[in-house]
Amino acid sequence: MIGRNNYRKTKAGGGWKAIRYSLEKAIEVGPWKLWKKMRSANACKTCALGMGGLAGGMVNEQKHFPEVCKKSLQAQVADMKGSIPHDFFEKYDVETLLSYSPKQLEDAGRLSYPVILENNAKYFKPISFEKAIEYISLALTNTKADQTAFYSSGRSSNEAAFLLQSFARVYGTNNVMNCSYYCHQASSVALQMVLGSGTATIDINDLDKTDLVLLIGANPASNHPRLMTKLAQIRNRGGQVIVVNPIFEPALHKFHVPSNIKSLFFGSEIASLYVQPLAGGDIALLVGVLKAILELNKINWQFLKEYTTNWQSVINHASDINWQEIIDGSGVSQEIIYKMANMLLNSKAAIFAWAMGLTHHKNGVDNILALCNLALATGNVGKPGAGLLPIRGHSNVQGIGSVGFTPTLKAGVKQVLEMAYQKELPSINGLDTYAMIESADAGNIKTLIALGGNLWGSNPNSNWASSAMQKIKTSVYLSTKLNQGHIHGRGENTIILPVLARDEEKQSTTQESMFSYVRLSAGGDQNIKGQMQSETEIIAEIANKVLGKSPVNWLHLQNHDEIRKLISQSIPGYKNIADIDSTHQEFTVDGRVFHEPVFLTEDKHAYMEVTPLPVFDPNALRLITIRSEGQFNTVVYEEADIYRGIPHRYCLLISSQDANRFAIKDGQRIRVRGEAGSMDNIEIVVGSIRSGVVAMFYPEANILIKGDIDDRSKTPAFKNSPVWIETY
Ligand SMILES: Nc1nc2c(c(=O)[nH]1)N[C@H]1C(S)=C(S)[C@@H](COP(=O)(O)OP(=O)(O)OC[C@H]3O[C@@H](n4cnc5c(=O)[nH]c(N)nc54)[C@H](O)[C@@H]3O)O[C@H]1N2
Ligand SMILES: Nc1nc2c(c(=O)[nH]1)N[C@H]1C(S)=C(S)[C@@H](COP(=O)(O)OP(=O)(O)OC[C@H]3O[C@@H](n4cnc5c(=O)[nH]c(N)nc54)[C@H](O)[C@@H]3O)O[C@H]1N2
Ligand SMILES: [Mo]
Repeated sequence: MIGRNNYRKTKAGGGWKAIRYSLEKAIEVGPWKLWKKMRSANACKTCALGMGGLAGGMVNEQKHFPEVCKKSLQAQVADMKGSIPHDFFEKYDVETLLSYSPKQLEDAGRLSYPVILENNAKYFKPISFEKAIEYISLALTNTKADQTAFYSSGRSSNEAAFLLQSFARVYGTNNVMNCSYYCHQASSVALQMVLGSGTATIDINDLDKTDLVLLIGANPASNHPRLMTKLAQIRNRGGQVIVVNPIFEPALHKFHVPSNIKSLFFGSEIASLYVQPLAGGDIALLVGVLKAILELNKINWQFLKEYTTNWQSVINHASDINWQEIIDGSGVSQEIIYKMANMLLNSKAAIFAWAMGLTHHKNGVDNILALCNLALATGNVGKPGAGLLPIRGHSNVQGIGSVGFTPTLKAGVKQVLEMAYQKELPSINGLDTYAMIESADAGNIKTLIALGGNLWGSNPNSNWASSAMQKIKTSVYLSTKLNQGHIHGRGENTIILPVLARDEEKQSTTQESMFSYVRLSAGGDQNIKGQMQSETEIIAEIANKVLGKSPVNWLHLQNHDEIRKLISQSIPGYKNIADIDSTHQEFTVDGRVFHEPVFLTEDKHAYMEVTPLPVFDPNALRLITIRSEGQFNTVVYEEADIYRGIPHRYCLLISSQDANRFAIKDGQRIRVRGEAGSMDNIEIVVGSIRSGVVAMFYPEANILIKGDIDDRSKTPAFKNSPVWIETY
């Protein structure tokens, strides 16, 4: 056991620690076995930065080798360690499993046999696949289509997601939602408004051409570690990185890139300028930078006039607003704002990159619009080396959305699918993710089919999410590992079906990266023994049982080539997927990357919109819920966060100014009260976070948060939620 004091010092990221961790992991499952799997031709399972595929594992989109990070090893090893013991569910009843932590459930092993919990029984029991499919089909047959919901996380394949959304629609519902509503939906909505296209405007090569990255509301050191190599390279060639983050993330200051000897020993500088705004202060800050550029008379007027619309109102807003409002709203001084403006003006080609620090807000869409306004006013969209980069989460979250696992289908897709399936598809609006939980709470969802993920754990207001989800009559989870969602988010009847991970699939599958690059995963041998089935096999069997062979022959669609033909015909930009298994041509989705300032809006201009400054409760602390260095979303691998010096998951990171203000000390235990609930016995960690803002780990802190919903993206405010501290 490592003593608490060992964590008191925050660390630069990466380096020997990452290497040692990797070696330890290799020993857990056998180094050769792990190496073979890591090098197999499959897309990496972690973030959407994307690596692996046809060129083999540990290769990025530029065919560079070796590309590896601690996280990819973590995810791979987790899928290779043994299965859940055969008597696990006999030994532990639901009551006991409810008390298990995310890590305990993750460590229980791989799901390798189907289980069922019937009529709120005390125990899950094994069930055969055949019986389980029959049970699910019966539940679907007996449920009205609009009382059924289909959820997908971002780990599954394009093929599985396309097949499941197709089944849902032919069955009769648009209640098809994915984890992106809790993730980057604000980015997709804003980018769609601005550009007529909801994804990154750049490809990976642009990162080699840029001379400035504005990294705002993202912690790639832990969540997209291979982006750190790119950031270090930008600094090495004389470029700049501006970090905007209320937490001083030590690993964004200095990072030891493990694959570079010099960097490994001495570390690489990452941030040239580190700005710590208030949580939720980004709009004020970004409007402030625009105002400074206006005052410096350096707006790129020619770009605005030629390539954008509504720029005048955005400029007027920046011009009219007074500096005090900007300084108070952002918590950043005018001097620093001017510094940011000058750095941006000195750059020839800048990239604006962001993640959950901007999207997880009541005004998430406005956050992104404000960033887009700044990028456009400096002429940094639509040219090589410059543009907008939402740093996406799951390895295939972008693909899941592209292939239509969304409540609304893109223009034209519905018509093509209606032709292909010879069936009129539903036209009433489907539910988004949060609306679906609300609907479950109102007793209106009878059957839920979840393709991976942890829907319960990803929700704000955990106690409410439990009671809402427990009102569902039949919940079905297709999963690789056990998680709290299976237990707390159980229905009256719950079935958990074990599935193959992508490196174990019997047929090839495809995934899309955050640069819109579609790669082919070859599949491979099972990592562990067990009854796991392919996701598409299960979906097709359920569809066949519920809807029969006509008008759609679902069993025929178990063949991934057949699914890919349909994707190719119906999904914009995906034409090349049809023969990918034989052509071996991975590709970038057409129409996504903008190297010219000609956009996909009706008038081909980028649209700009005024972003009002939000107002917050001045008396509350602003809680941001974040990921630690040792977790992947609701999956916890390590209890401590070594980069931030946080010893375990039940801590509150607070600034020394606020600790003094509340007369609390490092190590003291307190109660944290939020709008939805409170947590006792939380340990204070005094650290480098700006005053007024506190941080805790997700998913545990979801108990506290009500999660106000952004009107446009339907995303809950997981960051900047009001909390109060109570001492005992
Ligand atoms: N290892 C690992 N990798 C992952 C994941 C994981 O859990 N583990 N999750 C994947 C997924 S699904 C996603 S979406 C991404 C998430 O990747 P990130 O978005 O990087 O993750 P978070 O920890 O949610 O928060 C990001 C950062 O935003 C900052 N922040 C919080 N509030 C604000 C604010 O108001 N303004 C600004 N400017 N900054 C703010 C936080 O201090 C934190 O550093 O990572 C993906 N990759
Ligand atoms: N408070 C707070 N809440 C948040 C966030 C936050 O920052 N703060 N972040 C939000 C974000 S960005 C996201 S993306 C969501 C995450 O929401 P989800 O994507 O729903 O959750 P995960 O924790 O990634 O899901 C993990 C589970 O996926 C399953 N799984 C893994 N691989 C596979 C596979 O190949 N196939 C199948 N079928 N199953 C698989 C395993 O059972 C594993 O336990 O949470 C959101 N919730
Ligand atoms: Mo995410």
